[in-house]
Amino acid sequence: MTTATTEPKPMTDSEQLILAETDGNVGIIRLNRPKVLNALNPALMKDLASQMEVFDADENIHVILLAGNERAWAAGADIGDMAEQSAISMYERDQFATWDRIKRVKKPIVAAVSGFALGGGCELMMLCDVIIASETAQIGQPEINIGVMPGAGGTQRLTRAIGKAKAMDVILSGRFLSAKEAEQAGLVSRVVPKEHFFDAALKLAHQMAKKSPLALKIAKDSVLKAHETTLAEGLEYERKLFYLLFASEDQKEGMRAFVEKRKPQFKGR
Ligand code: CO8
Repeated sequence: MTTATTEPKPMTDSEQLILAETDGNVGIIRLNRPKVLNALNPALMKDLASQMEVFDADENIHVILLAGNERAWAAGADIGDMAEQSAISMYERDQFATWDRIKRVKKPIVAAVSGFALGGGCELMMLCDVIIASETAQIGQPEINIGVMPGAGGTQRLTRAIGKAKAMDVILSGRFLSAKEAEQAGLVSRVVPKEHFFDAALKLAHQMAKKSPLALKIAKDSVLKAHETTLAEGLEYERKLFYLLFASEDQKEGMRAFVEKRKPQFKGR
């Protein structure tokens, strides 16, 4: 059963750039510019960040699911929108601010990826936490074909995800990885048949949503730290967060439920 929540803002051409709904404890957002393969323009990114923040603040939502459509997750930043920009206008409009807002979302984000995930689309995918890819997914950073380079984290997150040799191969040639190659390289979590990519991602989101909402957020925080610290600092950070969870009711409930052989009732506190 799905119910519409916050109405996404209409854009000038009356298209809804994203569609948002809830399904139990899962907040679902769909990118909605199918005619341009969900190209990411600043208005869409703004609506996306705002809706992510709405779900992040909603205590009934435990997990966020972000999806494109069957043909495209997102084929990149909107090239038409960028073509005539100057360095100064790009600087002034600071469109990465919306990306930073998405990076700050605490709840886990599951990506349901089918078709093209290119350029900024690949970078948006890498901002998500668990990536379920259809076998049809084509993933790449083809900015080199249009005279630029990745700018929303591609050179950094892709390299951390798949290593320097493969990242160089992808970024400097502009070639696309198949879903299978992306899975083998550690870029996506799972590959599923194309008919099931959305349902498989939703099923996983619901499985996750049954866990302690607090533990989900803190575990996400700890895993992401692995990209930012030395091993020793990361282990120290993890240990502190692990201790912190012992201040939660969910830790008591989860462990007592195990001992008492019953299902836990988590409250997110
Ligand atoms: N931007 C704008 N429009 C797009 C984009 C895009 N990234 N991708 C596709 N479209 C449009 C096409 O122009 C076309 O529109 P129309 O029907 O009006 O001609 C429509 O979507 C369908 O596309 P195609 O007809 O080209 O479909 P094909 O199946 O033949 O090809 C491809 C699909 C291979 C995906 C092809 O469209 C393509 O190469 N697209 C561009 C991919 C690309 O270069 N992406 C990187 C863009 S740059 C970027 O992402 C920088 C990110 C860093 C900054 C982030 C925020 C600032």
